[in-house]
Amino acid sequence: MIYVTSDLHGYPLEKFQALLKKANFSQRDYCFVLGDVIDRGPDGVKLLLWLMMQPNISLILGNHEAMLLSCSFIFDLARGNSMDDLSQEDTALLHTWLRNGGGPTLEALGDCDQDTILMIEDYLRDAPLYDMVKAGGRTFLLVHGGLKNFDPLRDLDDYSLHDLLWTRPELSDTYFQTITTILGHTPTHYYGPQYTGKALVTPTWINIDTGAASGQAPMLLRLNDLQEFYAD
Ligand SMILES: [Mn+2]
Repeated sequence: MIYVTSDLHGYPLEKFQALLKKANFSQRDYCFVLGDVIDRGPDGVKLLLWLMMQPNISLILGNHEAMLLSCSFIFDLARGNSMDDLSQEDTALLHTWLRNGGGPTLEALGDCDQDTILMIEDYLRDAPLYDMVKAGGRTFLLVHGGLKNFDPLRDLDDYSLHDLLWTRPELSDTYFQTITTILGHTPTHYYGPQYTGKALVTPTWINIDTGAASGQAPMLLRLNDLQEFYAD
């Protein structure tokens, strides 16, 4: 079985493991995390370190991981390169990340040794911007935010990182007709209080960001039968 989840945003690792257990997730299954593991909540780095050890869990990049990667001076320091004051550009990138909830992640990285920080960098640099999987006779496109300026004839590789990771689809937006797009990034309560904490299913895309960044819990969606699993 193939499961997806998204936007853990530092959700407590033990609670996430309990959710996997509740969904009967086992070594024979596979899970895709659609980005934004880090930032806002306290457990982002802890989650990343656990996820990267799991042979049957893959990460797709979120805009928060992309913001961390854009602060490349963090990894240069971990490589032992001494550096002078941050450039204006680096300072702006750091401020953008911190303004978006990067503080707890930066603090947790400060407690990691250099090798661990470089392992995190490798893991994030290997994470794709999207993936396609088949399950239960359907094809799914997995992407963090959406498909800005969607055109069915446009090659997926022609979308920019910003198009894929920062997009907030309108409820009326439609994507591929024969591929179901699974995305996160925009907490479902953004579309109305009736969606709070629940998956938002539209004819062509499903949003599974149930708002862990703002006190809700993440969910798991099993792609084979579209069964939804929620934390207790
Ligand atoms: Mn996001």
